[in-house]
Amino acid sequence: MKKLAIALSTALLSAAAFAQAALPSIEGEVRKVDTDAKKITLKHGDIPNLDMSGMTMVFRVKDPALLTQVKPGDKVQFTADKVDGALTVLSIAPVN
Ligand SMILES: [Cu+2]
Repeated sequence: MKKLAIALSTALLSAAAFAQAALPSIEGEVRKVDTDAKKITLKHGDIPNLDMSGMTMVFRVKDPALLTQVKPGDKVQFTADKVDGALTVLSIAPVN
C-alpha cells in the first residue's frame, strides 16, 4: 500500500513537472509589483499558450514568494496560464 502511494505521488509529480515544462517561456518587463494583492504588472511579448500578443497587463501570481525575486524595471522570463479563470504567472525570473 505504501509502495503504491509512493508510485502514485511520483507519477503526479512528474505530470506536474511536465505541465510546467510544456508552458512556453515568455519575455517581459516588470512594471509594477503588488505583493499584498499577489499581483504583478508586466509588459509582455507574445504568449502562444494564451493566444495573446504583446501588451502591458496585470497578472495574478501563483505564489507571492515569486514577487520577492523581481522588481520594477527588471527584464524577465516567465510562464503564465489560466488558473481558476484568472491569468496567472506560474514562474518568473530576471534575465541578465
Ligand atoms: Cu496580455
